[in-house]
Amino acid sequence: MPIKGKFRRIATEEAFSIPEVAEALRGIARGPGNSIDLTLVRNIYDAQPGRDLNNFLTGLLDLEGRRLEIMDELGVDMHLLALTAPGVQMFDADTATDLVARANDRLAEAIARHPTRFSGLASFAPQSPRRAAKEMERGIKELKLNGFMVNSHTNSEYLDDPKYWPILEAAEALDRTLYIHPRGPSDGMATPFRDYMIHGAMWGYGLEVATHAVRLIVSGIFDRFPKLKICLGHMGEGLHFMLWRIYFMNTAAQRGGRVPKLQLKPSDYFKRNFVITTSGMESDLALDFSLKALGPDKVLWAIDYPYQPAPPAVAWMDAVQVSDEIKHKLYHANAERVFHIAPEK
Ligand code: VNL
Ligand code: MN
Repeated sequence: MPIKGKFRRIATEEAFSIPEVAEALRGIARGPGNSIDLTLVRNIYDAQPGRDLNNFLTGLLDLEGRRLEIMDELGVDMHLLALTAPGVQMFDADTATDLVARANDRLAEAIARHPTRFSGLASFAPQSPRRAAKEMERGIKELKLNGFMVNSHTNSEYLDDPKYWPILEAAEALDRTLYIHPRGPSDGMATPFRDYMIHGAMWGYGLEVATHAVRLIVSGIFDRFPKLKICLGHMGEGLHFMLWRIYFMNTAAQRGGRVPKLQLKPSDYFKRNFVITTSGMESDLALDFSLKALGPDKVLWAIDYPYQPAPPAVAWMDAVQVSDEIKHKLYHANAERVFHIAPEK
């Protein structure tokens, strides 16, 4: 049992994998190509001695060993788990569809063994949107998972593309939030990210996801799917900081008739359709801005285990200077509401 903190602590962007997916990613790692994602995949899944310096793969594959111990030591009550990026989105459609069902099954089994310690997001294979929608339905109705995870683009395509609308339709109909997690910038935007190690979590991941979210907003997706709920990690990938400028420029483009006419302002969609998590962004200033911009019901605490060390994520949120009422929301109440996690008895 975890030590009891003052607040129930639910961490909302916590990564895992299963051996079959890791093995398939090793196959991808050994194949041709130079996409940004291959940098990460080669380092983690086909690590030469000394390459996976952080031992991420061990942390990803371990659900019930060291992970639970660390949670206990820190008083982290629950991980909201999700199959780690790039998920199954680098595989062919059939392999991806098959593997993702196995990953979702395994996730549901782990939750069944530890119902107070784990909850989870269902993954799906966007390569086959209709089968993805079926798997999403199975994930919620049969496996009782808590929402959905997608790792940004699929084959350099984004979810505003009508071929992916069955996925958005399913998320809306099932009334569960879709977490858009980073992966490497898609091929068309990759080149400038190839120097100075800015391709990954340091910079490239965030721009990839923020771009994805901007596309959803200005394409009119939230007029078509007004109840669609999106979660962004890493303090919203900075997107809400830019909403004024996005509004100003997009409105000018709308007047010129060059882009879809929107019913609402981008900031209104952001406030209505998005929540954000603090994964990997332990910044008081960014949190303060986010609480002011979005309100205290829209920000959820996360660690980003195992990529991000857990002790400072807890120490930071413990020390954050907000009222207890707000800290309850950040640490667990927002997560319970957004991801349909049962409140503590
Ligand atoms: C990293 C960080 C990777 C956070 C992640 O997913 C992540 C990384 C692949 O530092 O490589 O969520
Ligand atoms: Mn993550």
